[in-house]
Amino acid sequence: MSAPIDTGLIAERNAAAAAPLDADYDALAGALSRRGTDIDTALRRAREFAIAVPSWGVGTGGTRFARFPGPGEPRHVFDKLDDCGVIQQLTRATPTVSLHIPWDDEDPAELRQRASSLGLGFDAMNSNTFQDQPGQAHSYKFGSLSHVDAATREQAIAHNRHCIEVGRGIGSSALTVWVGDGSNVPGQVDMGAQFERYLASLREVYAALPGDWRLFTEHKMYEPAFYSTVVQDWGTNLMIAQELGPQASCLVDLGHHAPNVNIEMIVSRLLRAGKLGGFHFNDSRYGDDDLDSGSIDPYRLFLVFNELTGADDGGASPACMLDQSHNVTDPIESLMNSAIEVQRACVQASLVDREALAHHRANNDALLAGETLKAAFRTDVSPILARARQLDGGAIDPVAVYRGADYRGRVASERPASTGSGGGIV
Ligand code: PSV
Ligand code: MN
Repeated sequence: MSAPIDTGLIAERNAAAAAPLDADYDALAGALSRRGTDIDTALRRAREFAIAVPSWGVGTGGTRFARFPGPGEPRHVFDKLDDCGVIQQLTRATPTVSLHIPWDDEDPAELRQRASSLGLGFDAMNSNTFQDQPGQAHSYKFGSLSHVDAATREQAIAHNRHCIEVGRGIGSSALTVWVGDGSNVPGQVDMGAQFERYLASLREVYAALPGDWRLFTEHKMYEPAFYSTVVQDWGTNLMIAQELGPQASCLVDLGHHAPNVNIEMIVSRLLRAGKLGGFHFNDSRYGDDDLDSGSIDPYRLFLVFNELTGADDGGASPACMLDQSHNVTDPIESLMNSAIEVQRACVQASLVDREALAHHRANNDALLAGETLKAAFRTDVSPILARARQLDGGAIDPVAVYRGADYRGRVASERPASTGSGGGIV
């Protein structure tokens, strides 16, 4: 396995940070033990945690107004894999990458070989029928899987089948479908008929799934269609998953809801239905996958994990992936920090005193029930997360090591500067 960051540098930085970490870890172990909690269990939880990195996340994002490229942007999927290798090497929390087709369409054998040389595997495949590609026979301007034209729908179905084929070749076992289909003018579409066409197309994609694969459908409130969207919310998403069958479930992208929507409650309902497939984690002020996970509302992340921790997921645990747009930060730094923020929420949720919570709930003691959650959320589990990285060969301080290694400077000298500054959301 070729390590993108010098392992000697990681060891050197970790050695310098070891004594303060020991002191912080021991102090936290003492505090948790006084609360009847064993730090080793929380450490195990941190070490087991894994979240996938989206291949497109390592590029600089943008808005529909502009994109300001950063230095050393990945030129192709192999560069993206290298960048994902850095994130995994330093955080040890991101062992898989989620590819987007056709952006990452390359020979499966080569993809597999490059990934395994970096110690990476592959997570869910993502299809793309929300853009037109050069030479494409039918345009998606007016929709894809739900298009009024059968040939356009067939093209979108065939694309999804192709994604499954590529995925099989690289060891993936899930397909995530997000479409931009909808309408921009009231009256433009028959919303019922459009949804039926979408379902009929997706049934054909579902029929092409290998038996051990899962199909995730992702809802999003609006954009690119501004008036109506075919898969706009979790209710529609649940309907889709229930109509398709047992291999289908819902993907919740945290950014795809109206402000103030109670996402943890959606999680609870989907768990109840056995249809929670996975997450795209990010934070958001408005209604898209825009900001770094935990940068606005870390309590919401915690509450999502609190639902997961308190529930029996009935088997297949939800797939976790990051999906965010890095417009002004170094994407590798944002993704490392975000993976750690989601891991933090997962570990904090495991610290909730479930017995006390059940007691307060049974007695309708709303205040102490809330305080029970807050006690776990307020616990600074940073030493546990750092210890997990240290034990697994990662960096105690990933961003400091990344900057010390000057990885960005190195790849910037090999990768020509990206000139595209037009609009573009990734
Ligand atoms: C759509 O906004 C989305 O969240 C979907 O997951 C896409 O595949 C991804 O972002 C990339 O644009
Ligand atoms: Mn998403």
